[in-house]
Amino acid sequence: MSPVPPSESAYDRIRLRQWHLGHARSAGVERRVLLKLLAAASAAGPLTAVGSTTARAAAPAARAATAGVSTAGAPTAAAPAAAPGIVKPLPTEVFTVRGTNAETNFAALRSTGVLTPASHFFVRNHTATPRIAAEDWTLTLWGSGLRGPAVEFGYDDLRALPSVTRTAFVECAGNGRSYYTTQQNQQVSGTAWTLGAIGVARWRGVRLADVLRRAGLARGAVDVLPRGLDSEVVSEGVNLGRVRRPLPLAKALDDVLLAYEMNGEPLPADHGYPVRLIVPSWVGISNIKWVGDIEVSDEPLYSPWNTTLYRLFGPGYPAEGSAPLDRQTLKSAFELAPGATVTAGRRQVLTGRSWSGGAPVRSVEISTDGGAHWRRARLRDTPRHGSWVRWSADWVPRERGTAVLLARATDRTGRVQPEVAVHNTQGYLFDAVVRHEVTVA
Ligand SMILES: Nc1nc2c(c(=O)[nH]1)N[C@H]1C(S)=C(S)[C@@H](COP(=O)(O)O)O[C@H]1N2
Ligand SMILES: [Mo]
Repeated sequence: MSPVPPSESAYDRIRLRQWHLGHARSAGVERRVLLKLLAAASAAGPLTAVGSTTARAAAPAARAATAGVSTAGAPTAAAPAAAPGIVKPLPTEVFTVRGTNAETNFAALRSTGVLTPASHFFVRNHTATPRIAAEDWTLTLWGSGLRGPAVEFGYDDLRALPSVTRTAFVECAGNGRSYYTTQQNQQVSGTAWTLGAIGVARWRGVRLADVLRRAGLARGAVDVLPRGLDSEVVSEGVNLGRVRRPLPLAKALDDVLLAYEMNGEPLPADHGYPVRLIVPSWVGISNIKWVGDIEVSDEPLYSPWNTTLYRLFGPGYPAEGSAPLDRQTLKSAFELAPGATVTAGRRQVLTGRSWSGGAPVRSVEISTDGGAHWRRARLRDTPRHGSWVRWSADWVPRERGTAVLLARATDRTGRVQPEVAVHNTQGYLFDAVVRHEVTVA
């Protein structure tokens, strides 16, 4: 890894300036459309029925619509325990279906190790999982950032290159979004995740840097734009094209993988088979699934996913939004169902996990009385970059009634989860301590 980790904020100023000067291309979306989207995103509408477990089954289509994703094929009445377009089984103990997506129930992680089995790994699909055969698949690298013409790699070509294995989380930038509403009474748009839009896996694949160099990276290359083979995304009547998000070359050359294995098995269909990007510590959208081509450009690139989406908009931010999001933030979750019932006078072992894309977690404190008293949890893993630590703490609940559990992590830079997350209209990067209510009976 480079001594100074690559980030979007410094680079984005250059990218934007070049765009206004006409030196950057908007990668398939007209500038006029981007500007319109930009205006729309700044005024993003409210999200209805956020986070409520009872409302969850009633309004998936409405939520998908406000989430700005295509609702084609989404159920209009009560949702079955399946998401349209997800291939793997979604048992209700393990997943909560949200539109085209499936959130992992944190309680179901209690029986899993550091690595999240594919059977428990959340799915975030803008449209639907495409079925792609490895034999038919190719990856094309092309663009002004290559010295020569387009270069193609087949599945076997990639598998024949030197491989690396890396443990990394994939976490949606909107993970925890529903708490802006339920805890802070603020309106946000997007899928109403609680804290289960994250999983950690051991990914094996080829370094993107190796593939870029083999393809003939030019000196002037600045951005790479991986694009998925899933369907085009239609949002509020605008066709945004296929899912794609520019990645600064510095990150692409740093620690990014073109992954073909997850936890020692070929990638499951829902998680990007045959090949996906793994962009450690960065927002989930960076990890393009079912990647089919990568544009390599000597001028900065834009797509809806780094302009109107995945920037912070709101009173605290400039009109064009913050720099594109890069690292995920600090969070903690109990491996316990919301509203679970525990027995008074009996010892409980509370367990949970904390993680951050910024720096490894240093310590975790928990409170069982809504924040009046705090104590240290026992860390059960060595904290590492780009993964989570499991922790536990004993608790003997005494008083019957509602108890509010809190978990608060501190990372190695001294950053502590705040009481309140700074609002943004699309509800990204929620980092505040989450109130987890349980009933003591
Ligand atoms: N091609 C493609 N890649 C994609 C997406 C998608 O819809 N299509 N969703 C992105 C988002 S928003 C997230 S959070 C992660 C989710 O990865 P997972 O479904 O494997 O958990 O994939 C990203 N990559
Ligand atoms: Mo995401």
